[in-house]
Amino acid sequence: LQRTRLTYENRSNLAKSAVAKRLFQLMASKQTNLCLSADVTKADDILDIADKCGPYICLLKTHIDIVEDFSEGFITNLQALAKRHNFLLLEDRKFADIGNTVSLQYGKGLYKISNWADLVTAHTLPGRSILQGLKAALGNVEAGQERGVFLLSEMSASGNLIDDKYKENSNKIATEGGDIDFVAGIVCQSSNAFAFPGLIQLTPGVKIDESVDKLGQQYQTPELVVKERGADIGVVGRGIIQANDVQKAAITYRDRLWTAYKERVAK
Ligand code: 5BU
Repeated sequence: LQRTRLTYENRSNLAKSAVAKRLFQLMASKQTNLCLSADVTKADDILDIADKCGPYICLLKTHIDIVEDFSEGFITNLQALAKRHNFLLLEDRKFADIGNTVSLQYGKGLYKISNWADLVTAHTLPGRSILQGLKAALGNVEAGQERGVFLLSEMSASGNLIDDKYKENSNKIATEGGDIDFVAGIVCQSSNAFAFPGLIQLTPGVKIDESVDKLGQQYQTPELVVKERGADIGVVGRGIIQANDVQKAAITYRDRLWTAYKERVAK
C-alpha cells in the first residue's frame, strides 16, 4: 500500500523517529495537518499569530534569525503557547555545513536552537555527516526531550538545482544507516520523493490562489499538494500571515488541508 493511502494513526506506528510518532498522533487527534510559517520579524507579532492560530496547527515553523528583538523570554513564551495549544516547534534553519559546524550552530550561539525546537530542517548536501553533526549537539538537551530533523530533498523555488539523483540519495540518507531514528520526515514537493510511510512529507509553497511571488516562490493549492503531490503537512506562510484576519485564514487552510487528507485516505 502506498504511504499516501495510509492514515496518520497507522503511520505513527511505522515511524522510527519518536518525534515523528508524536507528530503523526498529534495530527490525528487534533485533526490538523497545517504548519504555519510565522515569517514576521517582531517577537510579539510571532506570539500574537501563534496564539490566534495555535488551535488550528500541528506545527509552528520559525526562521529565528529574522527576529529583530530575540530574547530567551520570547522562547519561554513561545513554548508556553506550544504547550497550551498543543503544537510542535520547527526551526527552518536549513543546516548545510560540516558536522562540527552544524553541531555548534544547532546547540550554541544566540539561539541555542536544540534547547527549544522540537524539529529542525537540514540540507542533505554535506551527506550523512549532517545527521551525526546535529545529533552531537544533543548532549545538552535534557533526557526525554525528543528531537528530530526534516531533510530537504526538493525545493519550491523555481530553477533550483536539485535533480533526481540528489533526491534519490537524500532519500537514502533518510532511510538507511544508524541515524534514521533522528529523521522525522522529508521536505519535498512530490509524492515520488520517498516511499517509507514512517516519514512525514512536509510541503511548503501552499496558497489558495495558485501563483508565484516576485522572488521565485511557486505556490500550489492545499488540495493539489495533499492529493496529487503527497503532502502530509502543508506549510503556509504569507497565505495566512498577510490575511486581514489571520485566525480565519488559518481555519480555512486547516479545513481545506484536512479535508483533502480525509479524501485521500478514503479513496
Ligand atoms: P510562504 O510565505 O508561504 O511562501 O512561506 C513559505 C515558507 O516555507 C518560508 O518560510 C520558506 O523559507 C519555506 N520554504 C519554502 O517556501 N520552500 C522550500 O522549498 C523550503 C522552505 Br525547503
